[in-house]
Amino acid sequence: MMTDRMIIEHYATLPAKLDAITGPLTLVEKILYAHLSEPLPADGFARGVDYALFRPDRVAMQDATAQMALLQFMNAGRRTVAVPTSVHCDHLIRAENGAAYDLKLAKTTNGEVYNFLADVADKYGIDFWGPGAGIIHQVVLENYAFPGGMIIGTDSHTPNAGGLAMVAIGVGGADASDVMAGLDWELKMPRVIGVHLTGHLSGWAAAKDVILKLAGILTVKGATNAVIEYFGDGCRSISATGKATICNMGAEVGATCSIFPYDGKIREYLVATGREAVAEAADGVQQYLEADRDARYDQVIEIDLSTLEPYINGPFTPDAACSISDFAAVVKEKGYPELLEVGLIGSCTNSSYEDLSRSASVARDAEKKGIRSAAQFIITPGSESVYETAARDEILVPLRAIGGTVMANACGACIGQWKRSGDPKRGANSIVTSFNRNFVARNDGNPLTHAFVASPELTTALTLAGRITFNPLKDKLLNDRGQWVMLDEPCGAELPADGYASRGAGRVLPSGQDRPITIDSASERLQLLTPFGAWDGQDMKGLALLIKVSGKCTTDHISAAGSWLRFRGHLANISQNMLMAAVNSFNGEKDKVFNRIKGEYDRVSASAMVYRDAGLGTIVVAEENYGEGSSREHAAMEPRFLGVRAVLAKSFARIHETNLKKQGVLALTFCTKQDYDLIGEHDTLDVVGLTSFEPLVVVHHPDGSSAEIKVAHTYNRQQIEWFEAGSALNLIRAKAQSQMY
Ligand code: MIC
Ligand code: SF4
Repeated sequence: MMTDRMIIEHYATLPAKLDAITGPLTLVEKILYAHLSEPLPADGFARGVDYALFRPDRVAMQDATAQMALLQFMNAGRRTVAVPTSVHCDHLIRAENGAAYDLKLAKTTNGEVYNFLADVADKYGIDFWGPGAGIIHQVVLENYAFPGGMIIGTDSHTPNAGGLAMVAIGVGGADASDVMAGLDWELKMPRVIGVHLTGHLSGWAAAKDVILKLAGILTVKGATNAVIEYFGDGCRSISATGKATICNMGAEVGATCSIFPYDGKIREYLVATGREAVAEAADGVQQYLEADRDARYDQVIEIDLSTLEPYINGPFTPDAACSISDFAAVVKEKGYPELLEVGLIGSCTNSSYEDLSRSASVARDAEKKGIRSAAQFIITPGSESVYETAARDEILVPLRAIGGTVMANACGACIGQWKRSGDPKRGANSIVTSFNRNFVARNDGNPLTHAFVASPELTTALTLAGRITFNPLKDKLLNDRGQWVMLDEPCGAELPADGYASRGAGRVLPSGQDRPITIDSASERLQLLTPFGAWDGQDMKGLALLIKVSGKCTTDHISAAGSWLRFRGHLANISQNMLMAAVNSFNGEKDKVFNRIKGEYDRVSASAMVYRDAGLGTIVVAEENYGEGSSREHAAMEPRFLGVRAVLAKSFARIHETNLKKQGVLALTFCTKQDYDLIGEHDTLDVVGLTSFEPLVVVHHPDGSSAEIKVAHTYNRQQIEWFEAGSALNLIRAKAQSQMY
């Protein structure tokens, strides 16, 4: 498996791979070029246009996506994984009563899934991080990430590792399963957005505020098919974990990944996490771990850290950015609930030692001044290593003293595994989190909860105040002695002065021993996959319109998380949540679509099943950035399983578009976006031109008239083969059988 020695050997190959390339390069180009599976073509690659094949160094998977990825991998016919891989049990743990209780409960309720993952990991040579070991991205940062490396992960926040100068990309499970099977991995050469950082952070401003501000500038789809590359003196003032926070949330603007150049802060972090040899070797190849001086960016955004204000983004979308000085007025103007009910810090975005220590400084100051938290306060450390270190250094003491509850080192409330106390049917209310996403109903399942995203230190301050309009830069709080007091600016340690208290807690190394993997056929959590059928070689005629979605449709709308997470390894069961939260454009309602066979309205999944069982294909029509958010391929497998043949959208989010292609669902976009309006509730659609793969959509209206809709696609030759085979996996299996690894 990938050891320090292999990383050092990789560094030794960089001059030979990169010196011959003429012209200045960005950092991301250097890393991508060093991982090409074939030599760089003489005229290079056109950004945003050409596809290229890569050999990533690693694969990481979290439990909610690993189940489907591994079920697919088991069908690929390999004895062990071809590249170092890890599985992390983090998503299935509830945040309810505190770490000890929640962890115990998780082990009982998810025992079957954990055992399956552990057995598969052991057999195929995969590192296994059990429940409680930590959140995938924090654990990867502490243990596996290295400057100049390339990792893919079955989670959209995999780019977190960009904080250590690594190209780290979120993918669907089918991509992971390909790479584990030894296949090259394909990606469209990204555009490169340069973010020039000057000055340095101070006071209440935190690394998080860089990305919160940027999210406002770029919006949720502004960086689609682009990498965000940070450069400039300002980078050197941000800790490695702060850099990771910034890269993590690049997912919220659609970026393929985000990356910082290798510098002294990254070096310090590598040393602190026991990887001094890697740091020393990286020092020797510094010029390959940063951009060339005159590297060409497709767009440059300037951010002066010295004048950066804290930001609060939300509700309902992470790009609704607002500086703290404007926020109170916006809250009043828009009528957001001012009372803050719960503040939550943690998640893969903001759960480092530094985050906890800065929040603890705010809590300590408050405690000293006689202020207790006015709202409920929840803390989730990112990993067992961070937790044990924070416990040893008494960082958790002040957080608990102001009323905080420490939950397990897991995703918990961030992914809707939050058993929120009080009335589940509560009305409009506000919460503030240090997480990255705040889509509707994401945290507690309640669509009326207004979730705002901020830095952990600001979240702590707002929680103390119990009001989202509180501005700690200028407002005072009333203490238990009846005095009005200001909170001091946060201060904290980037790294533990006495080193991390532990490393690798919760990791199980694989034995690689061959063994049968059994799945109980009565299981409601796990189900072996039956391959999807191949394309019949015919145009798709007479497709029924399953749903025409109006407005935002994230993967949370297509395949909800929360309580549905328990079915992530069971395709038939999870498919019942399909498009449950998407809004039907004809009646403005959720999960209520017209079924023409039954002649009545029905749930989306139930309706799809009726069409499928009657042998009638269906189509989904949608608006912009369809499938934004998560990497969960269930959002593509469910439609495929329920007979959806094509999705026609105004635009797609990158990972989801690939997921659809991999699962054999045709992903098409409108050439003219207004044509969306041509499609009526009772229309039938044909997709023709498929034999030459030049699709055209014909809409037939109930009055007998019809209209042609020009559509575009981004399939390349290989992806067309996936479509023809019925799925990418079908193709891999055929290849594996012919080559017998
Ligand atoms: C998320 O933050 O939405 C998740 C849950 O981590 C997802 C993965 C999943 O759906 O399992 C992601 O971001 O990819
Ligand atoms: Fe887990 Fe939330 Fe991070 Fe997704 S965003 S990996 S759910 S902590």
